[in-house]
Amino acid sequence: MGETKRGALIIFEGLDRSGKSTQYLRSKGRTVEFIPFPDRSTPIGKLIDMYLRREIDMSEEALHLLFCANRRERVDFIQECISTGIDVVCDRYAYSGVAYSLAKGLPADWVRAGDVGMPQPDVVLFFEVSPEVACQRGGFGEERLETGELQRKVRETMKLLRKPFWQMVNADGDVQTVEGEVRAIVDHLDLHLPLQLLDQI
Ligand code: NYM
Ligand code: MG
Repeated sequence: MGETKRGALIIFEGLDRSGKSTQYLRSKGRTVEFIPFPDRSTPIGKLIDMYLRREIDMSEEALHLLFCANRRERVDFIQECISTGIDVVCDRYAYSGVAYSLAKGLPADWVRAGDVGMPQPDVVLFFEVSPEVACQRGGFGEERLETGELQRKVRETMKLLRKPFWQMVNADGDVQTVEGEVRAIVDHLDLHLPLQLLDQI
């Protein structure tokens, strides 16, 4: 009784978002922290950023580990937020990490082990959009990994990772429809159980 409810860990996967859902949570009086992954502001994130902008090279394995390490850099912050009643919204998470590396052909067990023990999301909102539409978005193709072929593979691989706490959001609809779907989902999250840790991806 009278306890502060913990914050929610909400993940967006699947395509670039405008941050409207963060605005929505704030409008309900909740405090929200938004973390994009890769988080290019951290020491490891800076290396990832240099790789994506073609300034440095590295092996696919090294890159995979850096993406994992980049998420680990933010775990203390995520846990602190959640335990003090602050919601955390992440743009991409372990599922992007696994899907991209599997799509490149890295060994499945090795790839999936990298994020074991990370905080388990309360919900993953998977925004479904066709690769054709994604390719037409502004800026697409400027960075590494942004080829239509890899996108198609990632999309297929991502579907195999689906868990009970995933919710599909049809992102082909107009902005209001998509926003409505997101609201309905985040309004019904059950935050009574403590935050769990991922035992598999
Ligand atoms: N990406 C992102 C990965 O390959 N593995 C990961 O773990 C994460 C989090 O980085 N093409 C890829 C997906 C994108 C690229 O992400 C940069 P963004 O959201 O465009 O900054
Ligand atoms: Mg991008």
